[in-house]
Amino acid sequence: MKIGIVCYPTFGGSGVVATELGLELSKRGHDIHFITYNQPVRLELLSNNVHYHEVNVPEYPLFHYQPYELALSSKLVDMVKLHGIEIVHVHYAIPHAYAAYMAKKMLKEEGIHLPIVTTLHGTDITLVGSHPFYKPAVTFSINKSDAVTTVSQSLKEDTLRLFDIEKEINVVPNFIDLDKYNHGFTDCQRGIMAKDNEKIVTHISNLRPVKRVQDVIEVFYGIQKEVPSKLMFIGEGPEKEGIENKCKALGISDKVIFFGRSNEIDKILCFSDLFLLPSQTESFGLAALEAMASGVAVISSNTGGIPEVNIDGVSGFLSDVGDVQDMVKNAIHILTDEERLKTFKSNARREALKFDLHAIVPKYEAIYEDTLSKCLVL
Ligand code: GMT
Repeated sequence: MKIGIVCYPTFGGSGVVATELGLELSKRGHDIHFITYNQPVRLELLSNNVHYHEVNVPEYPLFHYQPYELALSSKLVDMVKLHGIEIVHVHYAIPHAYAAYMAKKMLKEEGIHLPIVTTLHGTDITLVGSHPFYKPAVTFSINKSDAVTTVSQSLKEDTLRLFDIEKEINVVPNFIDLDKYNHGFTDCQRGIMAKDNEKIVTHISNLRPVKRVQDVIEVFYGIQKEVPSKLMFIGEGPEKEGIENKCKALGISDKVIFFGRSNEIDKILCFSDLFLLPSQTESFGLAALEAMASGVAVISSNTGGIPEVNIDGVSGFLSDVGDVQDMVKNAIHILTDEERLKTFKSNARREALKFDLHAIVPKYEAIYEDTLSKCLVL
């Protein structure tokens, strides 16, 4: 199939999943066209069946807001015609599903039918999309998609609760390329980060308020009082300055290492013992899955889709959002017994196997085939 993929090209989970999906589909013989405003961060290699088409939005002083969705829908029309793209898969409803629908209508005028598959990732539904300013357009574009998927059962339920949805929603969980996490590194250099007697605790996110990074610091503060440890903090975002100040105020700056954005999180996860994800809301928690695939136990909140990934008492522990004391207690429980830690780590890896890309990507292929066959009947 010739498949167009529209996504945010950034470090966010939706862009990562869309990129990994495109790459795997290309390995399975499909012709993949990424259409977005920058080359996706995890798209390192282009090949004869992986293409990237940049959406340019010319700056024009009259416009207070540059019309990205207009440029995207025009680019989609051009690329579909030029490359014979048969189906478009948009990741994140805003504004991708909306722009794709406009492209579909324009192409219809020329006798070309373009089916659209929309994958909802979470914040497009739970945080942004349900705002009254966006809700009618988001509802419309979901209902006008030919197929709709969510990355967890929990997100499906949120979507049905928050929007008036007429379409069937398929749950296709996020996935992981486990081969990337079979650490063959010879440079998994734990020793440069922590002393032998110290445990390594890690957090990865875009440091937005929804991630509750203040809780990450408070949980680590509680852990390091009982267990010699270091905290690896990966990511950039609006909360960074606040947490740097908090570390200083708590006197733990020397125990917290800030990495900024990284494309090599697998190398950091390979020497981590525990991953913290105390988010306010999380449709799936791809970062927790990446940690688990590296054999890292997870201490998380029990919100949204996280319980579908991190299994309480097996791969880690779940606590109510904001219950820092419970998270500290659970973390200490895991870290203070070497055998127990080993069991949680291997359980985490085993649970991650359920999300192997070889099992999940065919589900998307089946959805494309089904959608295309329904369109032929029309
Ligand atoms: O969580 C973020 O800050 C980024 C956001 C995104 O749109 O990339 O992540 C969402 O999609 C990921 C991939 O499906 C999920 O793993 C995250 O749980 C979800 N984030 C939230 O629901 C807050």
